[in-house]
Amino acid sequence: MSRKDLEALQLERLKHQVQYCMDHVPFYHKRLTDAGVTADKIKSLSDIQYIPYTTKADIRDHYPYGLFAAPMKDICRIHASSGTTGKPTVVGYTRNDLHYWSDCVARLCAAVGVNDEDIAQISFGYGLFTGALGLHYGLEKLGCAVIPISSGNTKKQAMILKDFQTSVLISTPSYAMYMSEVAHEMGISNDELKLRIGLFGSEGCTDALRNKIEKGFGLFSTDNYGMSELMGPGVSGECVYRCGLHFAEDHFFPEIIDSETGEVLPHGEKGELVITTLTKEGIPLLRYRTKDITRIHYEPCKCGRTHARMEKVQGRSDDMLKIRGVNVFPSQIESVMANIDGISPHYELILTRKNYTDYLEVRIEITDEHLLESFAELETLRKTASDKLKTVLGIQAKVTLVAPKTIQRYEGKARRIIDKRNEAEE
Ligand code: DLL
Repeated sequence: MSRKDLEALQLERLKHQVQYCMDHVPFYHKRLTDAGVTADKIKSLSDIQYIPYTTKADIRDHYPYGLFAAPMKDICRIHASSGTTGKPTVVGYTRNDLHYWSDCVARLCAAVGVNDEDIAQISFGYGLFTGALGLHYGLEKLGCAVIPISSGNTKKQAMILKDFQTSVLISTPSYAMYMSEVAHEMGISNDELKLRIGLFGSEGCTDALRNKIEKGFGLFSTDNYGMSELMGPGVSGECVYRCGLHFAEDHFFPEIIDSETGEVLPHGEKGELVITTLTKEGIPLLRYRTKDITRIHYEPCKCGRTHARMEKVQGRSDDMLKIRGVNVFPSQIESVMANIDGISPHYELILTRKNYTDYLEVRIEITDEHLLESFAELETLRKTASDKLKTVLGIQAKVTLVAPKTIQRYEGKARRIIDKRNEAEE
């Protein structure tokens, strides 16, 4: 589609989405009314600037279904991701949403040459996480044979890669790297594999890691981006030229803003990605602040696609961490610890990477020095903290209890996160 036609379509869909939000979501009715915005007043795409931003806190404040625009009888799928507190961010899909979702995913798979002859192994975790089911339906739509193996049990993954003659691997880049090492340790050589394409996403990937994975498995890979609030995977993905991730711009309208001031930045500048959904029915979002930092390019791509391209995500404007594909906020850890007697509010998070797998160690100060004399009591406290963290975060963290006043204090902003993952990777 030419940019002109695409923008005309976006404008028509934007107006419709604004009206739909106004009519079906009391939160948006108030927000838009307070801001003096109506669908009729939107005459051009730049009029989007009059719509207030939506944040993760808005979704959390309406937990679980308060921002849903469709009645529950029309919702046919629910997913969720971690919120900044213990409560997840919940999203719902209508049948049309699922249809468009699989379309967007099928698109990014087709952009790298996946077709109906392929056998696709989905090594994302199936469940509330959008990654596995999102890719699953997109790949099925293309006619691939899908292997829904889920994540974990890496030796079995390697065996299936070989025995089932998997040609497309879907996972986080770090898990793909680990899998290739395990496969080689098991004596599986690339000649015995039929792998040709890797579709990696859900976390960042340096060029160095990408090269290693491609060499390790002898495949060609692309990066794809998304987030559960917006749909899941399918928001953007690379084509074979790998010069940015093409947005599904007929479904998502992207903007880049200054994350401090909220000001919209001119094309090509780096800042926080803000997305407005254009066709969502379950939970439409107007100007959603993703917190992801990137830049958007609008020039035509060598592949011929007219859809704008975002650069690889260069970081986040908040402190969300992606650990083994799972979103973790330090505030979730704080809220767990605040409810355990004997533990002080001082902590440190140490992130390391071994065998391309992320590990989280939570170092926590105890409040009573005397506890150090009782191994049994200390162990009970450690186990309590560890179990509660597992429940809230959804991943296992190593808990280390340390003596009172041993964790560094800061006069300014505390630096509680020690991320050593990239040191190990290069
Ligand atoms: O990670 C959706 C997804 C699944 C995308 C599978 C691609 C493949 P969430 O769990 O809600 O959704 O996490 C969203 O993950 O705001 C980014 O910070 C980060 N992220 C996602 N994809 C990429 C990527 C899914 N390709 C958050 N590169 C986002 C870097 C990514 N970061």
